[in-house]
Amino acid sequence: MIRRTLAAAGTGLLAAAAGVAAAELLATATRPPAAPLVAVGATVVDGAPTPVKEWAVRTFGTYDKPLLLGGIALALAVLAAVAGVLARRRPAWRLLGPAVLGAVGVGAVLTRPDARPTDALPALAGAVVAAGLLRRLPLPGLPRARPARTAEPSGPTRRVLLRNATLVALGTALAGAGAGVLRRANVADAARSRAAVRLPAPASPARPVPAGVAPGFRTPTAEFYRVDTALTVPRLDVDSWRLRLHGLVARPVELRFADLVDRGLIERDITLSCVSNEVGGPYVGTARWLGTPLAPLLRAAGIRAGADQLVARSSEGMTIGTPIATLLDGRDAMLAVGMNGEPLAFEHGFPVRMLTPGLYGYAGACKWVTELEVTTFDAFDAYWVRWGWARQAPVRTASRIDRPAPFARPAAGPVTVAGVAWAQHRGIRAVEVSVDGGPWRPAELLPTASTDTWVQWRYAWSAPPGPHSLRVRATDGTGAVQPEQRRTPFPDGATGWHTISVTVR
Ligand SMILES: Nc1nc2c(c(=O)[nH]1)N[C@H]1C(S)=C(S)[C@@H](COP(=O)(O)O)O[C@H]1N2
Ligand SMILES: [Mo]
Repeated sequence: MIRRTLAAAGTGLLAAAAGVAAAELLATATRPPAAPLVAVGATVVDGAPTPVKEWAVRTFGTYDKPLLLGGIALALAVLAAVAGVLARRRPAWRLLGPAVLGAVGVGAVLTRPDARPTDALPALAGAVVAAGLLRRLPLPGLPRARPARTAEPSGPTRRVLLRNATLVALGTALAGAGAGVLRRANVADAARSRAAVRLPAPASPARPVPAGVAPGFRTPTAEFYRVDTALTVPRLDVDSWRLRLHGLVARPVELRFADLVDRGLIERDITLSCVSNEVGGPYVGTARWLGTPLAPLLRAAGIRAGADQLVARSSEGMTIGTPIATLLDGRDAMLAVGMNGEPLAFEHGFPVRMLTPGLYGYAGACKWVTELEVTTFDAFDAYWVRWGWARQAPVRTASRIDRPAPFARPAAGPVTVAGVAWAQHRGIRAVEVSVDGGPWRPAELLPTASTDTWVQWRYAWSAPPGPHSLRVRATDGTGAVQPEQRRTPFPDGATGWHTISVTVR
């Protein structure tokens, strides 16, 4: 009895695996965004409440995605096993199980922002494969799909059941491997077309990085933090990429990549930071960006009176709202096409992303952007605003101790305490360090590129033996001192002084 129940659960699992493999193979071969597993994951990501999202970013950083997909696969496996057991009792479940799970897949795929009606096909095909196997093929635990008039009274033998199960498992593995091969081919194609992009020299080059900056002033692209909701990195095709600028404008336009690049590019060192960054956290980096200035583009389109928000939309449906006044106030807001001397990395928004110095990423830095809509804050709430994050989000002044590391054990004597401080577009006027809660002492500021770029600082400490706490605070270009009060990132950025403990030997 128990053995048969287990066998039925296993058969349910097997049929589900076969269905998913078929769906993934079909989607990867025809239209990758129609793959149901990732679409279900994306739906979960979009539907998860803010505290869960915050916790996931905090806990897993960028590694939350494989975990989420694994969780969804596990949930699917459990449901499939249960459906298998139910199907043992009631043959209707041989149809109902695949129908229910298939419907979840179809629903997820069709409600994605970039969905087309035909995207339902892979999930449907998967459900048909699973139901077909359960209903047609004698498999362990549920040997006969329907009262068999001709079958031998004892039913199929163990050998036949096992052979069938093995064949299905083999077919599933093959389909899965095929999908993997196709996926890698798609990725390689995309990499080739990105490598073929040639970016012109900037009409307005970045100032040379001043002499005297320390290593790490610019963050290598491979080490640049990544925060987004995309479960698979969008790999857009630069030739078919279009940017639609519309809404409350006199002259809507549609631009190709070449149109954008032909407008003349600026190159700037700009620090980008994430609103989810905790005090002392890693979600901040500085890169040399190359892009088309946004303000002239908006002015050419003719912004209508009353418009106050620019909503950027990406290929996978992210929406990011930026105050138009900020974009027009003279800062180097741009549609970036290059990062650190190369076309954007896929992870960072290839072929085009927005960048607004002085605003957190979720409020000014849409990656994989395909649409800019001029509208009002009253008329539209962008993605994270719907989850309670602030509508307008200038970065808060922040400072971080990078050396020594927390809980380091430096030798007594001269110790260099060093780190970075940032208050993009206001700039950093001063950084101070306090040892063991004592008086604030000024740190030395290294040169920087502009007020949009972080500042490296260092402080020469004569460290006496024993346990010590080190804390840092910055003063921005307006003279405002970074507040001491500890606040979490939600809803408009963390505040508080970064403090670490060390033990001097
Ligand atoms: N399309 C898209 N753009 C996006 C996001 C996203 O989830 N999707 N996340 C934003 C957030 S919250 C941040 S902090 C920055 C991060 O940019 P990076 O990954 O290149 O560092 O991208 C912004 N742009
Ligand atoms: Mo962010």
